[in-house]
Amino acid sequence: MSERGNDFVVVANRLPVDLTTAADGSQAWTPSPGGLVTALSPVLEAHQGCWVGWPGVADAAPEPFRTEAGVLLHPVRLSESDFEAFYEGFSNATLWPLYHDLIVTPTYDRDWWDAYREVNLRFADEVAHVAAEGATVWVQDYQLQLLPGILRQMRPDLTIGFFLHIPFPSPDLFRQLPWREETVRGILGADLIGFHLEANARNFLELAHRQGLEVRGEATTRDVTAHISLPGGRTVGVGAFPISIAAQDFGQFSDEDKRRVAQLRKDLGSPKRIILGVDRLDYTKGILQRLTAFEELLETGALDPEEVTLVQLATPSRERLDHYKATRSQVEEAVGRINGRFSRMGHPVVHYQHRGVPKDVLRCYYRMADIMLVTPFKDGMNLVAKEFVACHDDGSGALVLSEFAGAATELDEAYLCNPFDIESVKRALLNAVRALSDAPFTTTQRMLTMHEQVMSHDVRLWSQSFLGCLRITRTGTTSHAPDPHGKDS
Ligand code: ADQ
Repeated sequence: MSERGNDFVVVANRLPVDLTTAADGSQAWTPSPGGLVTALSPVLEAHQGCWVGWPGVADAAPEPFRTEAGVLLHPVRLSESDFEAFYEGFSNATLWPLYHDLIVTPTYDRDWWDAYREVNLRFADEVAHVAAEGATVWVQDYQLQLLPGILRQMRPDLTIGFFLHIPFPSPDLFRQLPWREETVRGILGADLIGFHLEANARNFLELAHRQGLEVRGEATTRDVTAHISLPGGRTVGVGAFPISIAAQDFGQFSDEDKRRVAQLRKDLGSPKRIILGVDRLDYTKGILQRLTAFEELLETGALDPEEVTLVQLATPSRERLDHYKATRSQVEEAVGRINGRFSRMGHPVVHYQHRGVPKDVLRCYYRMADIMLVTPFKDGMNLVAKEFVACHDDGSGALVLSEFAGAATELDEAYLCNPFDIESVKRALLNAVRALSDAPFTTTQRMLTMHEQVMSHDVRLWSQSFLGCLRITRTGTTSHAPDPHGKDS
């Protein structure tokens, strides 16, 4: 089949591949499956699907190639200067802090904006090249907000969906953006715009209203009951589609897995309670705040260093940006200080690892942990919270969760806290520790309720509901939107 004939195209900043180096020094591109891949695979495979994205290495790109399942991976090449201005600059030092409610101050740089526009245009050219007549294109995330608008002009035959994986801020914050009109126009090129939460969708609808557009209906979840009418007669649907995880892949523990979990616990010195944090090392995730809360509880004697251990796994992220460098130094200084104050030789009270962990090992950490600490200042959803819950089908464990994580909307049986208030984090952590010993029936019920929620609302439901709504949004026009269950041919 030709490279042009793809009926369903996913576009994301990253292509799901990694450049791997073998022992003999030879390099190869290998597929790297993640949650999004799992969710979209059935649809991609059933529809001669294509994934367009940057392979993750500047100035390098493989030739387009098919995965074993027949999905075409189509790379977009980015130069080192594109990477700096489009990715590190506009995407991660302008949009990321602005959309996370200004936890740090965004930088507004005109050259970065030019690069953002130029790279979005390049992505659009590639999509226009691979998409069949009347194809469905699903654009992912904040790096590609101009893409729907550009694509609509190039290829009016396409059905276009857009999903934002991070929060959408209130109009009062968004209006700081010097290129706000162009950005909104870009997003409005889509037929359907999806957010994690109804609150995010409401922010966008309010913004459209303030820009003088006609807004009808209210945002709901997994449905399109809100619409924006554009001059010229086109209508855009807006809704909330809370993302989730491939829950089945996390929750199944073989005897071998259980032995691994027991060994991990032993390796940590078999403490009575293990507290776990798992994050990209990002200032939005509130890692320092949780360490501070833990330190203060040790200081006052509310927690006993002989009984509790905190494990913090932090994947390196955006390491060349100043705010990320500063966050890493602060976290590592706190780990050193806490261990210096409260550890015995050979028994650190905080175990810290600054690298990624393979998924099969990560599952064992989740299962081993008694308490999961998820304390972001702002998070679109937070998959870590759902992954932890998926690993506790036996009702064991407790989740401490920030009210500012999107996941708190669904996981309201967690011990909720306000990460801006250290006392609130301390209270939630202590309540969770005490409840595990004093009220095991209650903690089990709470975990089982959340487990049921995650298992019955997995990432397949997310993609199916979005694509189902996209299909409805364009029904009666030119839509060939694929069956969200991946069943039609
Ligand atoms: P992220 O900000 O990256 O995602 P999150 O949703 O928590 O945040 O996803 C992180 C992923 O990385 C998880 O699948 C987790 O398992 C993995 N991970 C983290 N640390 C790891 C480690 N040390 N080793 C191995 N794996 C690790 C963005 C938004 C979120 C939104 C997602 C999906 O910021 O709010 O939930 O996209 O839409």
